[in-house]
Amino acid sequence: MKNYTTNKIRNIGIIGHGSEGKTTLTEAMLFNAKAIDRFGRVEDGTTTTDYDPEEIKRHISISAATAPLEWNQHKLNVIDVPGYFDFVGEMAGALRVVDSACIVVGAVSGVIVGTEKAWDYCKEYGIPRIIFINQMDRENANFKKVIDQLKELYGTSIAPFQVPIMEGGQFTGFVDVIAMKAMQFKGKDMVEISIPDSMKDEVEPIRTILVEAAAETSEELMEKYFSGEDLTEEEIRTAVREGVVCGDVVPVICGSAVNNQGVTTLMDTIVNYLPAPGECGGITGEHPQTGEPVERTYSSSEPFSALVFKTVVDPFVGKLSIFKVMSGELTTGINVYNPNKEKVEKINNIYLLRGKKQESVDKVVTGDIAAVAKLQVTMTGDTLCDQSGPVLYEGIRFPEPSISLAVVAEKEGEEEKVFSGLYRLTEEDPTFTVDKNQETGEMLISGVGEMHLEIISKRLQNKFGVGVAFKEPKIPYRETIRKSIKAEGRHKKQSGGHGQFGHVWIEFEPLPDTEQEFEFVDKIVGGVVPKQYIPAVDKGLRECLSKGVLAGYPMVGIKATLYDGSYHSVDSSEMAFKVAASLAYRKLDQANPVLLEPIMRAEVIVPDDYMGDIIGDLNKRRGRILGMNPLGNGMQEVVAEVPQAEMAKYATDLRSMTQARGSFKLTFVRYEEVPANISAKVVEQAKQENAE
Ligand SMILES: Nc1nc2c(ncn2[C@@H]2O[C@H](COP(=O)(O)OP(=O)(O)OP(=O)(O)O)[C@@H](O)[C@H]2O)c(=O)[nH]1
Ligand SMILES: [Mg+2]
Repeated sequence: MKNYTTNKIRNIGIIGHGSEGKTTLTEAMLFNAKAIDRFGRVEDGTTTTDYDPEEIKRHISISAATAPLEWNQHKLNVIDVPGYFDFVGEMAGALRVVDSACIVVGAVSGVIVGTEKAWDYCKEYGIPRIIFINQMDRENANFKKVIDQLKELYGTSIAPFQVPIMEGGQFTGFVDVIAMKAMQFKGKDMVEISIPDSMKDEVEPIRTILVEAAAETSEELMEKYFSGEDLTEEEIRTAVREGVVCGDVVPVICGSAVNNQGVTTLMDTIVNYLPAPGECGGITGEHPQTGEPVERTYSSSEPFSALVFKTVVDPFVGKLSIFKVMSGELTTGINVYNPNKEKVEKINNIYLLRGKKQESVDKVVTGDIAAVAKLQVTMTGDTLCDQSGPVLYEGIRFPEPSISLAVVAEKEGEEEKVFSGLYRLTEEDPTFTVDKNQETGEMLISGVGEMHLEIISKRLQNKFGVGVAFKEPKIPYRETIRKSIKAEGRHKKQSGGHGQFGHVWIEFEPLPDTEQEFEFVDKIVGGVVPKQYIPAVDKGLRECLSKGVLAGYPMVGIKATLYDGSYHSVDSSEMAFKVAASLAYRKLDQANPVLLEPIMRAEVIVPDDYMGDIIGDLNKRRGRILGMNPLGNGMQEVVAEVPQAEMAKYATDLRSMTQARGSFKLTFVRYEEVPANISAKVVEQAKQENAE
């Protein structure tokens, strides 16, 4: 592909609810641009951007994929973004670099959660957008219903550019409201026809809205409009384009991606109405050393800088870092600086990625998107820049993981391979983390949802040939005592050979605060336990603490006072007194030991309508509601304290309770005693596990 100047580039993200047709639309655009010869189908697993085995198997997109194409002397860097909520991280990455977005809405399903999330993300990132109402070929397709829903939610910014022509319920064409001409589909082409009389009443009011929106953009046009003069098509286009570029006007067009109808019009609209890189202003970073702000204006004469927004590991080429050039140009064979890692990276091969296909290029201009192979330290979210003009850009705000599962290697002895494989997968997916829980020794993986983690396990199998099984992570319970006892520990072994003798009396008491783990007090008088053995008693007890007497969980909040004992001048040793201490420790089962569970502060954000359900559900989880805070925009925050044990699958439950409109955050607050009935079950289960 030839190099285009920055003003001829359009970086656009195809976003929206799952299964609305984003991948099919991308495929249609690639086909129309002759970037591919065959129009692939999601059902057959033959599309360009759904190339991962798991995507092909499940007929959904899992990771964002770039699809560069040429159209009308412009270069469109299309990024096909997954709609399924578990992969929202992919949207965060893509929207960090695109200059515009196309939100795909189903003509049957209308505006649903994924549409709203896509719109909100665009608002948050200040990204101009266009809406493509897809699936117009389906029965019950209802363009008007969708427009009304959009207007209700987003008001006057919604500007239909077309009105579909429906004949006998069939989608046969559309009226272009700006050009005031009707187009009819003829196979893969379109022919102009006159606007059906029956549609005049429908088209007029929509055109008026557009003309008024155009008139409002300037005094001059306003005057012309109110003097009763018609605005020219060019005046309307220019004015409306201004509104689109600053995000005040959101064009709506329609079509059928699967039938490749209306897609060329979408491509024209992207070229004519959506901004080139830098058209909505420059980008600000900071000087990596001084922290001073550094402005860049997407100019090729500025020092090179780029932001890496995605990393993929290709089986043949290896690691590919996908980036957007924010200033200057990048060519092969040079060194660049990574201010995040404070390292220099060598730029070897640069590629354009169209799905899994790579096309070598030797230069990438300002505003363009490409991939570089085999960078050593660079990760997603990092900046690359010219060492002589350093700049550091803000990274990518990925969603926090909201669900964790424990993983065990299917085959014994493969733990290391599993851990390193999972770790490699975090390179490609910043919303996925893997770590070892120091206390429970479990390998924990965390992600955005259950499907996310399931797919990670499949990828581990596909890429590294090792299998894992999932378990719910162990709850880090604690144990403490509620009663003071005096306990004796007597260790005596004097049957031939070197004898062992240690004898202690220890008073165990509950400490007022379980935050404090353990306190040892030496109250020995008269040397009944020689000084040199007392630290051994303390050490012996501390070693025992990690395994509680009730269920084997760590013990906290215990004061141990060594107040008596005896020794043998020959057979006593540090080891003997450590053992004696552990024998006394075992008597703690008489000190009314109880189980403590971690209590979490839950901040749950949901639309007003779901408040009651959420509160009811938290109460069922032994939660205590602390408060409710209105957040505006019809959103409420419910704050509660809930036992961690009740929140294992909350991410999944909250998603189904709120149709994925809710989000939550959990933070540890304190330990509290577990109710007796629940404690009995936990103790029983621990006994079974210890028996295994
Ligand atoms: N009838 C009809 N079906 C369509 C159209 N566009 C896509 N589909 C079908 O809808 C299903 C989902 O299409 P995809 O392109 O995978 O949708 P997507 O938005 O990429 O889905 P995710 O990647 O999972 O978010 C597939 O079976 C497509 O064949 C359309 O215009 N009309
Ligand atoms: Mg898709």
